[in-house]
Amino acid sequence: MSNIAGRVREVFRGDQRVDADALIARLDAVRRFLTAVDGLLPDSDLVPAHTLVERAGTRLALSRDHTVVALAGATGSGKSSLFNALAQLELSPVGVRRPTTGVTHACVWGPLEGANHLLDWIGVLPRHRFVRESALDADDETALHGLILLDLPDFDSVQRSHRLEVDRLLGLVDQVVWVVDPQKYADRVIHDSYLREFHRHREVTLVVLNQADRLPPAEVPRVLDDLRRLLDTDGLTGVPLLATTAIDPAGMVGLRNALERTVAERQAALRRLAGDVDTIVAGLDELVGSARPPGGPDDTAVNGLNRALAGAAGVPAVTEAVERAYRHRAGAATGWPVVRGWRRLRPDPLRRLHLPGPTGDQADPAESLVAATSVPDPTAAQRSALGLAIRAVADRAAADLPAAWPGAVTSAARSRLGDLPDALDRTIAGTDLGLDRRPLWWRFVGGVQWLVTLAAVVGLGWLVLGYALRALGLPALDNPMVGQVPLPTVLLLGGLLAGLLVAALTRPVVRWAARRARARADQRLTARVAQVGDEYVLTPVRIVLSSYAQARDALRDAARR
Ligand SMILES: Nc1nc2c(ncn2[C@@H]2O[C@H](COP(=O)(O)OP(=O)(O)O)[C@@H](O)[C@H]2O)c(=O)[nH]1
Ligand SMILES: [Mg+2]
Repeated sequence: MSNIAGRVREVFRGDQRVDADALIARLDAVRRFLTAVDGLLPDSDLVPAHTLVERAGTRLALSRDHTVVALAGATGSGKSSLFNALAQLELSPVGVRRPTTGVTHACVWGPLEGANHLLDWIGVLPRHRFVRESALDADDETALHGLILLDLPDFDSVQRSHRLEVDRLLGLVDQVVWVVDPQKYADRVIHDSYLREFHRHREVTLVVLNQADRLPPAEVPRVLDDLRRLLDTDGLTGVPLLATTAIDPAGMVGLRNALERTVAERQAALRRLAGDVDTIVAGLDELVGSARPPGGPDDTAVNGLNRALAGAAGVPAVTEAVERAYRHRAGAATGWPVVRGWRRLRPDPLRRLHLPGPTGDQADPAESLVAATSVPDPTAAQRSALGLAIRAVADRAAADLPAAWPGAVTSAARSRLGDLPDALDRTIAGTDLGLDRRPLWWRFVGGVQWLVTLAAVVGLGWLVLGYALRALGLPALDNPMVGQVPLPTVLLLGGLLAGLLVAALTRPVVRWAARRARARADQRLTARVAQVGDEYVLTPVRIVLSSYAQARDALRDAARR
């Protein structure tokens, strides 16, 4: 039911022409709206719009040359009498057969053919259809060619099926003539249940006060004024209001003229549907509100999401392993050759996580397909932090949206939650951690270490040979001297000392470089994890936001008359 303000805003547009193309464009806009919100908003809210789109499409496709006018009203108001008087045929059972008039009768002015499809769709049985086309009076009736007049069942019928039939038909016809009589024109039922509900269809509404002959002539204007006042309260300001007398041809002239104008304009069907679109748009308005479409997930929430994703993906564990792996590998490459072999026996920290090991050490391809790293599974705390971060992204993205939308945004944000662990794991497994190439300086230091070790070995060999010769009583080697110390001793001790010294000097450099490698890996992993978040959380959210924007634009187009 509309409010007063809403009613005041709507101006009566009784004479305004409805352009068929403009109407079709508005219906298309409603269709676009429905496509945009499909699956996002509750279907129950969209039923009337779906019904309208379907019904309007069919009505426009069937016949734009016919105008379907229904006589509606309470029992005994004189619908059937008016129907018969207009058709000038004894077609529809009058009064005496009440209350069996639960069937809709139709009278077609002009050839029946074009009208038949329309009547099939409206649901008037062929045996209740009549044609007002005879050789005798064809000329008199040409002004009504194209009219399909319906005599509806009484809307206050005690039979529920009759009332349902009336409601159904009122949804399909192009124009409604509400028939009231002097006794019951102020009945609450007709005003509360029907006329007020019809206020958006003022342009295709006509009210007749029938049985005017039963009133003293002087009383007629007073009753009409009273009825006009009631219609104003119903929101039907400005609708044509006539007095009729079904039993007197003179009392039918006004109504007949009004129907002739309606038929000549060929506008009723379009106006009716335009009124329907107005109703639908007004009903959908609160689903899209007037909020500006939000720009997208905001930075703070996205940063929070990325942190939570990194935590859940085990990035800290991996970066720590990177640092240790760097030290391990650097140690193996630059350490003192005497103990290097022993270092190599210890497992590489990254291999333990099933991440790429030292260079040349390919991960098993089958393994990488399943992409199972052995990065520890997220803890319960990390999981709930991720849940909260996703929720925060959705909440902030939907903050300005009308009440119907935040739910859809949250569902979208969580829609791929189940796929996240695998995606994160695959991403971690696929990220180049920056440890593939051995730095040049490792080789240099490694070379120096080999050199000094070689020197020590040569020195040792030399000394051993000297001792051996001496023990066998053979002539001793002539050891060159470096100062006071024989050269082999210098080579041995110098080599050993130099090796230890190089190792000691290298250690802080390795530590520093390992921290840098960790920072670099952290950067890369965080960026890749953020991509996963973008794909699995932010993109679905953006899709909903863009659907909202589309729905809002479409509804705005549909509202444009
Ligand atoms: N005096 C008078 N009686 C009417 C008029 N219209 C209908 N009636 C009578 O009112 C009764 C009910 O009419 P009917 O057409 O069956 O009403 P319906 O139930 O709305 O279809 C019948 O007895 C009609 O003869 C009218 O304009 N003037
Ligand atoms: Mg009747």
